[in-house]
Amino acid sequence: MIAVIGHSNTDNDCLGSMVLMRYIYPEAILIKSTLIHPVAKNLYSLYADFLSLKTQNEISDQKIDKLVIVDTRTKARINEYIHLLNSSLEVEVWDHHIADSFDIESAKLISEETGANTSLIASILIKNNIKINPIDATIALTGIYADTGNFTHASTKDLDFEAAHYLIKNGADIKVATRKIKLINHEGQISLFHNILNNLIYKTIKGHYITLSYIELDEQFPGLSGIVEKVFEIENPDAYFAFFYFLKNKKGLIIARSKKEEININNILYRYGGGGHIFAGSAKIENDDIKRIFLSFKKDIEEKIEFAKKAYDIMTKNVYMIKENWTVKEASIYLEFINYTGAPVVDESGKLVGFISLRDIMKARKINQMNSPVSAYMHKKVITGTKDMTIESIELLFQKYNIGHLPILEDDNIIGIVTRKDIIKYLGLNLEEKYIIMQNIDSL
Ligand SMILES: [Mn+2]
Repeated sequence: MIAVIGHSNTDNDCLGSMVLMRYIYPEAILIKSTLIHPVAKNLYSLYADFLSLKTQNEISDQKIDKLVIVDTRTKARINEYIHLLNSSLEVEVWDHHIADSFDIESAKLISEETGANTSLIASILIKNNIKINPIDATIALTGIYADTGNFTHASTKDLDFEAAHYLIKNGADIKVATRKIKLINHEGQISLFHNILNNLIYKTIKGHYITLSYIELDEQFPGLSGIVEKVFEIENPDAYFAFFYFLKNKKGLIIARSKKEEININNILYRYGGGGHIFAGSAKIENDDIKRIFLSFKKDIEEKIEFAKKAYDIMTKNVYMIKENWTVKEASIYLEFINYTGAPVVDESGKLVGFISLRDIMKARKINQMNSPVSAYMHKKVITGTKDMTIESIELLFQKYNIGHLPILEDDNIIGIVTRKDIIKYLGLNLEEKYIIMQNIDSL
């Protein structure tokens, strides 16, 4: 017999993985964890008959020849099944998590760093042209929604989108899928959510915008990470560390989210015995130390966080400048030559006196004033920046003043310029590739 299990505390991605696994091993029996994650309960209770998961007891008289494990590769998360593992058992692991020191030994591993594990399994079905039924497709889609945060988590990969596309083509119902993954629906969750928002603390650490919260609860609460996720989404900081202390058993929990590689959650929580990914993780604090950890947290984690990038790190240092006594026509030819949409204007001594862009030149062209001096058409009030400005504050200036260039000054000298291109490059997007695509469109 082939048995399929997921990690304990079955979540939507587990259920999605399990239903798709039936198309790879049609004869397999799906086994149920003793715990269903609160967020997945809603989905599970609706489709319980259809899923027909078996408890370990119900199959105790059958011999398992092959065990297929989905959505985890670590022994720590399959404790309730650990007695099933023995040397004669064939074990296959399908997982999207990164390697772990408690990896299940001698298992065949099928792994890819997708946002959802469901997508990894779907990719095999896609390759083999398998058609699946709409209910399975809907369950699988909730798994992808849940693990990718509706395709917004930084861990989301192209395979997740491909898998979603495949599931929709197979009849997945988006309405049902999104209704079933509402993170916050329980009344207590809503009041906790507001309680957290009212108690947020804002810190700047090495140029990053970080929020923290410390909440005491009687006991562990269902769907805590879903609530943390919602707060993270609404407040939109670079990282968020939520501290919880459970009074009844005197235990603590840190749940953390990050948007930046400079703030690596896995590295930060490691010192507290926790872990996860770059962008998400948690740590259980086994005694009542949590308040003390919270109070010195900022100081303690500082060394683990890399400095946020500043204007100086991303600016173009070789600045093309236009002289104020040039004609508009000369400026126009020069901009075309350097392939920029604007440039700072300087006087004889090299001092910044204005800024001229293609937009300004257009105005002169319209009324045949291309031989006028640049100084007649340039903007005299130039928005400038300093080398220590954060990227976020530069983006805000771009938006506020509708500009795309920010000369960076030091003691009145231009030491660089940050353009939209520099920011796009910083974000890791490849300008060159886009250019090739545009050329293709032109040639159509
Ligand atoms: Mn997962």
